[in-house]
Amino acid sequence: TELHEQLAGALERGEFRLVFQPQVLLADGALIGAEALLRWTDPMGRPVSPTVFVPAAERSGLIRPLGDWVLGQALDWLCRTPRPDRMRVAVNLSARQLDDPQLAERILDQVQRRGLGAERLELEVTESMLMENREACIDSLRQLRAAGVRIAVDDFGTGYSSLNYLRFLPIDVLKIDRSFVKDMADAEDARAIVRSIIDLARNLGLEVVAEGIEDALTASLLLEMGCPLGQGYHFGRPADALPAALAATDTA
Ligand code: G
Ligand code: G
Ligand code: MN
Ligand code: NA
Repeated sequence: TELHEQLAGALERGEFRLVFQPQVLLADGALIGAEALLRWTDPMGRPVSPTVFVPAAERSGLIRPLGDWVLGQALDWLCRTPRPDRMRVAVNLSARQLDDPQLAERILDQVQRRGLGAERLELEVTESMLMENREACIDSLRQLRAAGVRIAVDDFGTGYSSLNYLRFLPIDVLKIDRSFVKDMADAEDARAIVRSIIDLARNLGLEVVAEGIEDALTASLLLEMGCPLGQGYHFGRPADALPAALAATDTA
């Protein structure tokens, strides 16, 4: 059977689940939140990557109910953490979700229904989504940001966009792509790019988060360069529950 046929009933059959990857303060490792990442196990029991099934879900239209489900699950997870008023959750959006003129309304409704502050939610979009969608999506993002939701540019540095868009788009956070972070400890050119992104964020008044941190050396280099926040296997892999040591902290 085709992928989109298998996907059709997957939500009803309970084949999706979310895993959560910790985001920490690099200075002391304190937990500040997590990124929610979607997982699908197909009817044969095989895990399928979101890079494969998300585009299929976009083509079939499943992305709308699936995106709503992901958001609801992520917010429910946040409510179950010891301090939902101090933690935040980051959720990835796909391009097709941004086409929906009711997106902002539906997202804010889910946040408010749970009594959460909008600033507890961060939405991740990619540079290419921001460039390709322009007018259609920016309105939704503007509404969401005006209500207090944080907007992050995922995989920053890997797109083909001009930097000019950073001045005009409603964004709060740059997430440094892990391809640069991975090579930082060994490669001066990767370090130079990371340093430039951190400076760019600071000069534009944006927050910056490094992803793909796999060792302590990389974490300390980032901290020295002025990047306060990070995410990566060094702190925790995406998992059903946060690492106990992290979940116990109460500082963010
Ligand atoms: O977790 P993993 O490395 O397998 O994720 C691969 C890609 O899938 C990443 O680019 C990630 O942003 C994307 N992804 C993960 N979860 C979601 C989701 O809930 N919605 C969307 N649109 N993309 C997701
Ligand atoms: O594109 P996005 O940033 O949403 O992708 C997140 C993906 O990155 C997840 O699938 C997650 O499994 C993966 N990831 C998270 N931390 C690390 C890391 O430290 N190293 C590597 N190689 N992948 C990571
Ligand atoms: Mn992401
Ligand atoms: Na990324």
